[in-house]
Amino acid sequence: MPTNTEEGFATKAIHAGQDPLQWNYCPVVGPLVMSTTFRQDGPAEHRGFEYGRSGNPTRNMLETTLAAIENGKHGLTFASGLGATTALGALLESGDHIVCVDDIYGGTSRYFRTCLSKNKIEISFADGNNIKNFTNTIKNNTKMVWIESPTNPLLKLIDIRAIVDAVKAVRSDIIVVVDNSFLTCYFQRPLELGADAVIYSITKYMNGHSDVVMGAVIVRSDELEKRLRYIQNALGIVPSPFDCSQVSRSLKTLEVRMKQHMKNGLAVAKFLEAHPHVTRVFHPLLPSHPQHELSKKQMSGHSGMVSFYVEGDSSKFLKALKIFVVAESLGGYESLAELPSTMTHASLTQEARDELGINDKLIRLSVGIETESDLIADLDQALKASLL
Ligand code: P1T
Repeated sequence: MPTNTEEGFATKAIHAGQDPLQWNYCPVVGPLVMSTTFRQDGPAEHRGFEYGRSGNPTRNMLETTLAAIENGKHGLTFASGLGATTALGALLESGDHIVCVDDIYGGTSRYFRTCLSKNKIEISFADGNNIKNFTNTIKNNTKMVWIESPTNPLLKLIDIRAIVDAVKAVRSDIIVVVDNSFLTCYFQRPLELGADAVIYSITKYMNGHSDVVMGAVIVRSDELEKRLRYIQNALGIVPSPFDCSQVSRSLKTLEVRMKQHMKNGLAVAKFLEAHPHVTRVFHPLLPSHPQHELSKKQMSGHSGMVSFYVEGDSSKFLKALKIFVVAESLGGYESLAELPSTMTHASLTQEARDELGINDKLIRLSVGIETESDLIADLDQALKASLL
């Protein structure tokens, strides 16, 4: 179904790529096509699909929806968020250089430092809020710039438009990638801010049900799509049709889920900020956030992500939680809590963690869509327990 960019977000999330008329039997929910291979009319005479790694109808539907809701042109899905990162990394060649904001998901940082660097690809990490220093790290061999905003776990914001403009002023062929996993295209659309590629850990809010591991990249350029499509097939990091079907279902409720995550997340952030045993709260929609003004400019809202420094014992706090589940990951309907220093960001060096402020007092919450008052009561009792 052609994408109509004028349509509202929820209309596109529910209908783009899902036209029942594309199938002979007109199913309203697109089919889950498990077949790994497709009959050909003659040698190399196929009807759009030949082999499950190179293309699958259920995957195609999802990729079309993803491109539509991002206001992009092409969507590509991968076996995980890091699979999508690997695909973007495969655009680089030995001798190339990538500049990355310094506060990013630990697994992405590990991939850059320990895997990409083996291929003689140079990595520099720079503070994305010091645009001058950031662009000063660009060299003749810089081919890619990597931004995460808000950052994981400290929810720092990066001015995407300002970085894009500054980077493109140095060299227009540098590919600017934005990891939008924390907000989704419901709250932020980096392609509209000038980025070349948006990457997702679909595992998070986009799927939102904590039952699929998947990644995606959305681009506007036909040339970039062609290169990534080749990599998707050649590296073989594709998601299963079953997972694609699950995510197509999930995207239909993305708007309502994100609205509820925002409501609960903000209520939790305000509760924590007023709490005597919380030292500091990070949430972009709180006026106390150092980049609150930027949040109003480049985001239309915020998800359920809240980080804070607890005054008491963080381990006692986490163990006392009854509704929040202590677990890695984020973005599901259920509330999660974790200690980045020993969990999601344990792969960073101690020095990097110290520099960023990821210490044993920093808690990260993924506020789910349970009843708001229950979540606040749970946090309240766990904060009391942290002082015992
Ligand atoms: O887990 P995977 O689907 O491979 O996605 C990796 C990834 C990429 N980008 C961001 C911003 C992420 O947060 C992640 C994964 N993050 C966690 C598992 C976590 O708990 O932070």
